[in-house]
Parts: sequence; C-alpha cells; structure tokens
Amino acid sequence: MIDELKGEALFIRENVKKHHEFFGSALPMIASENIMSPLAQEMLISDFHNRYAEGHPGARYYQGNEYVDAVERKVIELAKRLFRAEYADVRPISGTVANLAVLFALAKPGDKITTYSVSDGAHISTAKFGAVGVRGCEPVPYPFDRENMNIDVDGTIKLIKEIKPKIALFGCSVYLFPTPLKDLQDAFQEADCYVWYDGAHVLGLIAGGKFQDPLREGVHVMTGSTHKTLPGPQRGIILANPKHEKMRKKLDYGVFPGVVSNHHLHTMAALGITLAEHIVFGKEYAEQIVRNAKALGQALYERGIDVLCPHLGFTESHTLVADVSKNGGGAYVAEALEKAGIIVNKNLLPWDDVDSAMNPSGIRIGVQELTRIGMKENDMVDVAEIMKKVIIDGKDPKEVRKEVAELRKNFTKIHYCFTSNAEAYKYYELVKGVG
Ligand code: DSN
Repeated sequence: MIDELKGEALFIRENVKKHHEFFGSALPMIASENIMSPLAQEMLISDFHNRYAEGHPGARYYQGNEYVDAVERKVIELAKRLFRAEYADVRPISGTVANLAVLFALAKPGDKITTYSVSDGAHISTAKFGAVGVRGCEPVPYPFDRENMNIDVDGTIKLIKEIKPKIALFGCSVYLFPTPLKDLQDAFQEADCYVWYDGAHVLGLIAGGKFQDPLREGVHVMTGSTHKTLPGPQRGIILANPKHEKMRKKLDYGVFPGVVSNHHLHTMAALGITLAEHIVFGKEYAEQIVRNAKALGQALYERGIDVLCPHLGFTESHTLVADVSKNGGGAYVAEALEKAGIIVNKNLLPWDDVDSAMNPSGIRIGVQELTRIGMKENDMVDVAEIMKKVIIDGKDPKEVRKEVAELRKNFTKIHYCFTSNAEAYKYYELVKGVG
C-alpha cells in the first residue's frame, strides 16, 4: 500500500518535471501567463504557505503574524507606489476573486452593469454566466467596432446615458487597444456610475507606462490578476481611487469577510517581490513587450496569416489575435502549434457565436513570456517563420518541434528581475532521496 501510493506520488512529481522540460524547450505564448523571478518563486515554498492571516496587519484573528504583517504592509505600500493608487488591497487570491469582491462591494442583485461581450474579448467573470451573473447583476453589452477591435464610442456613450448602469465595467481577456475612457467621461458623470477597469492582462504594461493609465482616466477601481504582463504569482489585486470614503469601506468588506478568508500568504510575499522588481524593470519590460508584439504581428501578416487590425499596427499590448478560419479554425491550429511546441489558445472572435468557444475562428497570441526570456524584435521574425510552417505550409508539427527546441536553446534565462542570470523553467529538486 505504501509503495503503491509512493508510486502515485512519484508519478505526479515526474509529470511536473516533464512539464518543466516541455516548457523549457517550447515557445509559451498564452497571453495570460508568465514566469516569476527566482526570488519571487522562492516565496512559494516558504512557511508563509502553511499559515493563516485574516483581517488586516495589526488587527488579526490569529496569532503568529508578526512577520506576515510586516510583509503585508510592505506589499500594500509597493502596490500603491507602482500603480500610483490611493488604495490597494493585496488579499484577493485571484483576479476573479478580486472581481467578486468588487461586485459584492459595489453592486446588488438586479443592478445593471455595462460591459464588453465575451466574443468581443471580455473576461468570463464579466458575463452573465460568470461572476457578474453569480452576483445576480444584469450585464448589458457595449456596441463594438469590429474593424478597430474596440468599443464603439458614440454607441457606448448613448448606452451608458440611457441605461445609467450601477457600474460601467471594462474588462477584457483580449485588449488589443486602450479603451477610450477619456471620451466617456460625460456619460460616466451623467450616469453617476462607478467606473471599473479589469486590467489583469495589461497590469504590467500599465505599471510600465504603456497602454493606458485607467486610474488617471476616470476609473474608480481597477482589478487584476497578477501573473500576466505583471509577471507575478497567481493572485489578484484591487487598486482604487475611491469615489468616497464609503466606497473604501465597502471594498475592504467585500474582500474580507466577503470572498476571502485566509489570503495565501506565500503568494502575497511573491507579489511583493514582483512589484519591487517591476518598479525597477517594468518600464523597460513593458516597452519591449509592445515592440515585440507589433513585430510579431507584422511578420505573421507578411507571411499570410490574418492577424487582425493591420491598419492599427496590430496591437498596442502584448496580445495579437489572428483569424485562422481559412487555415482549419482556431481549435485545429492551436493543437497543431502545440504539437510543434508553440503554446497559444483558440479564441472567439467578435463574429463568432459564443457557443463555438470550443472551435472558434481565432487564435490568441501573447509575447510577454517570450520577452521575459530575452527575445527581441528580430527573434519575433524567427518565431513567425516557424509558426508559418505549421499554419500556412502545413509542415509536420513534429518536424517543426525540433526547430522550436533549437531556437529555445538561445533563451534560457529570466530577464527584468533582480536575479537576471537565473534559469527559466528550472525544476528545483526540493526533496532529495524520495524512493
Ligand atoms: N481567461 C484567462 C485568459 O485570459 O486566458 C484569464 O483569466
């Protein structure tokens, strides 16, 4: 029995090791992922993981939090500094949990919330079948300009003025271009609504001075996960310039006791280290991400792949979207690329029915992780050439896999962090001598 279950445990460990090897020789291009710095990774195996802390530093429900309190105070301070926010709550354990906290704080069942549609790029937590619906709120979609992959400004102004939503929410998993928030100010005023921006995908760009700066564009609250363009742990954050004191209290209560009990202290520590590193390296990193995304868009487009928005330079973020319906569809292309070691995801495009999520027209491509391991614009051309071999030339992905592994040999380090010489995707042999 012991031997059998030790075998099961080793099976799990072995597969995690294989995963490391796979990612270490692949091109990870999921737009919502990234790798943490070694210093941040170290926090994940600390004793912080084993402990509880509820409430606020200095006002806890458990003993033993002396050092946890010092860390939490520091993480809040770093978050406020990086995002120039009056208010930061670093306790949400994921982006969706942060969103639930805001929904419980600022809305009640039956309230209307204007938002992007999922097929136009919205995150699922903003949908009827996601957190907004779980709170019992009514999402009302913004009119969308498919050609420019953004809200239709005139239509959105009209909608907000008519509907007078409780919250005007802007939250996407595909943010190619900044939301023109400044153009909507009058509508926000007239509706007297809360303005909420879910910046999960672009937090690292925002902090690095790229894309847009929602908290200075009329947004009251910005949420996000902390592991995308901000290359931190799987966690969430709430940043705000509260409309009034009452809002501050509501947000606080929305998090705890609202939707978070213990807040996973090891990832909080990792977040703090990520924030400190981003204060130093974030600008340089964000600028390179956007340059790389544009370069990859151009190179793919020149090779016959239908990347959206060529007339706008493809993107202003880390993300590209391509319509691959003529190449076999999103599911087929994403799987073929995976076999070649190029990891992207199939993605709905605005003209897809939401029910076709398992076989949509598009793929979504992110360059934040390739940038993190040191790739520059000229490397994007190499990546595009390899992708073309699968998508356009229909070459055997297993053959292309060898080229991918060869290319990756030149990119083994994590950049834009305090320990820039460290190996990416390293498997740390924590437990020696098992078995
Ligand atoms: N749905 C995830 C993504 O954008 O990939 C984010 O939660």
